Amino acid sequence: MKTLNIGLIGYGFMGRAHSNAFRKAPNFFKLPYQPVLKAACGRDEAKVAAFATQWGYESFETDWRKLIARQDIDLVDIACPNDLHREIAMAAAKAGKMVTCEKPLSMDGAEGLKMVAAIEKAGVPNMVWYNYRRVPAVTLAKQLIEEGRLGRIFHYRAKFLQDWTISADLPQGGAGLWRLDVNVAGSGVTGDLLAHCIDTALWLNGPIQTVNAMTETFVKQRKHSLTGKVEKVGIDDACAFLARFQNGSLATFESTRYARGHKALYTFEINGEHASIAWDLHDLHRLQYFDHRDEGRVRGWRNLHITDGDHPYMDKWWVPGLQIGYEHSFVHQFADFVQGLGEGTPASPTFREALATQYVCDAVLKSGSTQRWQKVKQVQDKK
Ligand code: SOE
Repeated sequence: MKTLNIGLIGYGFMGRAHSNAFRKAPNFFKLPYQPVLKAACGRDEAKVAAFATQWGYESFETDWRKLIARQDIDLVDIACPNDLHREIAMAAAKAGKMVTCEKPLSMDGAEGLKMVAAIEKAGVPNMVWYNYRRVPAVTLAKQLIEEGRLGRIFHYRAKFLQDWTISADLPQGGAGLWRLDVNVAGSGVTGDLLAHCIDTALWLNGPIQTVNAMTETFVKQRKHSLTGKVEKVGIDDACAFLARFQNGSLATFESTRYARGHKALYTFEINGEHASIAWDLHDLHRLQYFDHRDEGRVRGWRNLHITDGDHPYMDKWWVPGLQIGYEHSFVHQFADFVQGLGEGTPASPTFREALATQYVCDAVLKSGSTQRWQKVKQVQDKK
């Protein structure tokens, strides 16, 4: 079997999630290529060496340019902070490597557009890790919508709530806390959390045309871990926005890192003419479904346990009734990518598809600062 030699850049939370996917996918899916964990790359030599050993990478590098220059790397996987995505992705594409990139694609839409141009000029396979699309319950929601079961869509409602930055003593910047540093993250909850909600929404419900947002930074100054100085906080701590979809439906989106008691509560609900669906990341193996066409006496919300062989991806795992979790969404996404290489079909979202999410984030942030409705720039189809 042909091999797919992977070079991973970044060994934090996402480096682990991706590595786990690279290792598990060939065990559970029949893939046309055998993934090989060739090299892990990170700036701290001791840490990247320990990571490479723990996860079974054959080697390590401390300079991403060296990793990209290596002849034995086919796929460059970007799992490092957002401010490095553009430079690495463009250099990797130029070197003819396939590129997979952790979300969000870029710091903003302008950067994302350059990345799309570079990747498409090089003609290399590419994908952005919006993993929640591959939670079987969410994929099933997509199938139900495509089958027309919901009918005309009226409402889309999404939230992503966390509570880990409430303490004003938490510094910004550096390992683990770069998400609080606007120069590294690009934005706060909009790019980090709402980007997930937006990606899922665009996939399930089509393009968003206009948005009206409010954003807030509750803690205005924080010590910076790298400079040691107290510095202005530039990220949005919370963001809520209204949106109008091209299909005529209305939406509300909300995200915060200040919802005490919520660790990663991503939920969405879609209300259609005939039926509604609802999903909750804390109960990710279930899909709530209400169908008005059911016989009245037994009509009600159905609590579907997504563990059966005819549910998306589930025939690859255990026996019916036994559920899977968060990590599997990454395994599925990687398996889809490798299957796509074999079939010559891109795995979604490609860089171009993920650019649409950046444009919505741009419009949301602009609306937050201008206090006005903003039109969302649309991504053109590939020529
Ligand atoms: C932030 O805490 C975070 O880790 C995001 O960066 C991830 O994308 C999200 O899936 C979980 O929360």
